[in-house]
Amino acid sequence: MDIHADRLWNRLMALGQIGSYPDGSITRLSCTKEDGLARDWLIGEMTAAGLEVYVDAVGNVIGRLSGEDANAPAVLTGSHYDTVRHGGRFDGTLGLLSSLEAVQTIIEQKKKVRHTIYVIGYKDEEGNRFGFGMTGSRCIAGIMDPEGLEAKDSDGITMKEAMAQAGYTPADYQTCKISPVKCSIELHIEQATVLDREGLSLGIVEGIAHLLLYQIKITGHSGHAGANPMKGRRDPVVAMSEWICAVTKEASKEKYCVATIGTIQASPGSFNVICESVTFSLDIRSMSVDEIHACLKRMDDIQEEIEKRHGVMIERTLVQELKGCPCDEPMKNRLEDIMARNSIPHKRLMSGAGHDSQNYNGICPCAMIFVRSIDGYSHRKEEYSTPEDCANGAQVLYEMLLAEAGEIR
Ligand code: HGY
Ligand code: MN
Ligand code: MN
Repeated sequence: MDIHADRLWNRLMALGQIGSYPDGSITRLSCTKEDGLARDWLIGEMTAAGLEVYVDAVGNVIGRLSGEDANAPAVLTGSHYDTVRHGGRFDGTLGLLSSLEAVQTIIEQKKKVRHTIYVIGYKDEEGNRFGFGMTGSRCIAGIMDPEGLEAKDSDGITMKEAMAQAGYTPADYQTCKISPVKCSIELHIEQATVLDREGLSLGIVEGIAHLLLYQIKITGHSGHAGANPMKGRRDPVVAMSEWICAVTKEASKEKYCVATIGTIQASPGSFNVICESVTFSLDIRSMSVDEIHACLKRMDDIQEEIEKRHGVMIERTLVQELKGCPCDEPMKNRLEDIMARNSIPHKRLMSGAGHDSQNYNGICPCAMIFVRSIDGYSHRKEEYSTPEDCANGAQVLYEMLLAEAGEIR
């Protein structure tokens, strides 16, 4: 192997300490103290590796290896450095640190490439603090939605206020765009069980699913929990339960569609008060956007019926749409060749999870390498990939970067 498996693993464990809890879970939300510590640690590692480092206007941490041809379009590689609440050590960070390892190896081997390579630690992919994700990659791709900067956390602080407090200049978000770009290559853990079940070390992503994120608010009529008989109540919690069961059933009718309610807030939220309103999230995804729309269309009718029967009002607001992304066929073929050459067991598979790469859809060709997740655990502390699989992934990424960036022999 060319890459240094131990160095990659040691960095993973070191970054996994920042924001960690005694139970082994990690929380690094955007523009928090832990996020700043991770940024500073990354700057140190990238600088020591020999990259030219800068932090852009929204907090992407970027290390550049200049290519020999200053006019050649850039090759982007990396992944995110934030986590979900109580997440694991591998989601995002394995891809970012594998990119760093691959490019450090290129530097140490004194290899020259034609295209400049950008190793990117993307800002706030998970969107767990502001309910709005992919901020860093959308800014670099030049497709940031300015309303995302106005999204608020649970304390009412907007993303742009938090960024300014952390020392960034969100008003300049358009300066983050990197252009022209030749391609993007991201390594990530699989976050599901396909590779593990089949005994395969790596995967080649066929494409990334489409995602719609909604906020649903149901307003009913509050009152005393003991004094009001069951008949005639307008309880939004009961309406919500039916709505959630219905969306789950409707999503199951489609081939790829998955629907998840991940947050619920009841108001006023006391045990002895019928709620006035409930607000919850709907994360609905599929490989086919038509499936999502078909499911939501059926929900329109079901929703109307629930409104009438319970005397409640149901409002559905779109928070974010993340388009799916097919990966580039020639790049998939090149990855396949590299994996075969290294005798690494692999297969092609779809990504149901979202990734920074999908924001380059229509901008440049994209490819993704998946590393086996043991038992498929992800977005939880048990997330794990073996050092051997991580090293395989980083080695393939190294060879792929040399190919895409045009090694000069
Ligand atoms: O939600 C996702 O798919 C990703 O982990 N951000
Ligand atoms: Mn994630
Ligand atoms: Mn991720």
